[in-house]
Amino acid sequence: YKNPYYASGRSVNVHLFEWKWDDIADECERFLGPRGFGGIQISPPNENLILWAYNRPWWERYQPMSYKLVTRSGDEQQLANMLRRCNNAGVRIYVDAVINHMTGAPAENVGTAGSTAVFNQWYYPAVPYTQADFNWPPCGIDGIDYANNAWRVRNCELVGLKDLDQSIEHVRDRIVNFMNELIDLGVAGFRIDAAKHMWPEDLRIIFDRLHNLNTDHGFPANARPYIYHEVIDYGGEAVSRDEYTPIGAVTEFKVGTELSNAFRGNNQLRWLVNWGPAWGLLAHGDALTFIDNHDNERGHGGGGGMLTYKDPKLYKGAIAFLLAHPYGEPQIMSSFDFWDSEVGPPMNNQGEIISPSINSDGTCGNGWVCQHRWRQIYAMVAFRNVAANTGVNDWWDNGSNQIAFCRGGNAFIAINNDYWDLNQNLQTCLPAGNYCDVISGNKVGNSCEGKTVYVGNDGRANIYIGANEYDLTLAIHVGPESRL
Ligand code: LAG
Ligand code: CA
Repeated sequence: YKNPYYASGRSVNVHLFEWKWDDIADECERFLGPRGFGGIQISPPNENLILWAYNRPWWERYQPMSYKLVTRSGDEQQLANMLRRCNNAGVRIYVDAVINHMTGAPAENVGTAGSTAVFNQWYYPAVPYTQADFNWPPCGIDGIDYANNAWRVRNCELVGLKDLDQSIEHVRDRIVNFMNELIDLGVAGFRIDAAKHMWPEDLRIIFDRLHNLNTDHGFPANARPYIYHEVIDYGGEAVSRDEYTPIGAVTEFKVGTELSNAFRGNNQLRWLVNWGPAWGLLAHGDALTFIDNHDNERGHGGGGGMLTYKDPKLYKGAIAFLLAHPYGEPQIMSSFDFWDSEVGPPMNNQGEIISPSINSDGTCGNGWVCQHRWRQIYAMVAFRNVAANTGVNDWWDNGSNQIAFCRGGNAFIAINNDYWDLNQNLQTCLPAGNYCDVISGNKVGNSCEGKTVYVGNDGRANIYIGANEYDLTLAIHVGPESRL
């Protein structure tokens, strides 16, 4: 369950949070495919409770009403069409699977496919689930349980959401059926929402019943879905991330905290010389890595202190390091702009999501941030693809917050997070020639919009990053986006 089955030469998973399926299909063809992105995490595709009482918050999608494939993002046909178009463009789709629970018992009672529930009977006829399918009697998870009671973390209700009992055959059957339907439609895998709140042994039984990936969508024979478990583990809890690595990859939240901390200046970048498991992180093949996710970018899920699009300079620097370094399977966030932690995506009066517009410079409008369209970020996706499976070599640092390293002989990056200029003659490991720095501008024709770097016959070049420049980073590589 640990192979994302990216098409060859691709990498990086982008979370297109709350995007509509038709817009995702367009984005695969016009941007993500051509730019070498590996995959997309989509918002939950199954029916959720409509919450007008909260003006349609983003989190209504974490309140399942049924497994019907109808949401504000689109219906089953639009989903199927998007899967076809994205796979054709070489971009894989991973589904955010909410299988721990069903919607709680708020005032409203209609789902995005029109289904209803009888909350006081734990009855969800559109699945169907009855009271016998839930952990019983119901209990609530208390803050203190996280430290010392794995049983309650898994068998009690997370923020009042009705807790399914995955040891029951009927529940397993409904979940397997839901996931297999998606696999048959062409998805490449799943984010397992709230994995900490389910027993690994139950999850294993569910995953072992999943179909192989659909060969009609370009997957090899006998390919198992990629599964990454959402487990927030900063240490000291009754449930550990290590319980999930035997059944998939795991979200490594420490990556976001450590890199945010370092780029905020609370830890020197030179210590990143041994970035990876030596920092207490998961083994390389087990780690889904990221700076921020949809919860902690807005202070949900116990998160805070993560760099987000609201701190663009440091955020871009941290993402550049994340993507330049070979450790882990990286994911980037693509947000809508928010001023309030509960507000949902841009929508009209009917509650329909408004599509992102595309500005002439390639950035998004209509309230969408689209970090994946920021040059400093998409350029690093290309960098990572060119770096391929090379390691880190020729590490340099100034004993403080200026660092540089090569990826084999394919790519070179330098970062300056000190308050003074970086101005050094450094080994780039690249063939002699001229290169465009892909951070300060694009290559246009035979010249660079941003900095040009002149690599000599000895592989060395003068590297300059002024302390007050727009970005912290300089990156060059042998790919066509950089080499002149
Ligand atoms: C997750 N991972 O384990 C998601 O990443 C996270 O976004 C989900 O919480 C959570 N687990 C459940 O899938 C989000 C919001 C919560 C919200 C919940 C359900 O962060 O704030 O809870 O989705 O919509 C909301 C209210 C609660 C209320 C609950 C039940 O905020 O006050 O008790 O709904 O009605
Ligand atoms: Ca549970």
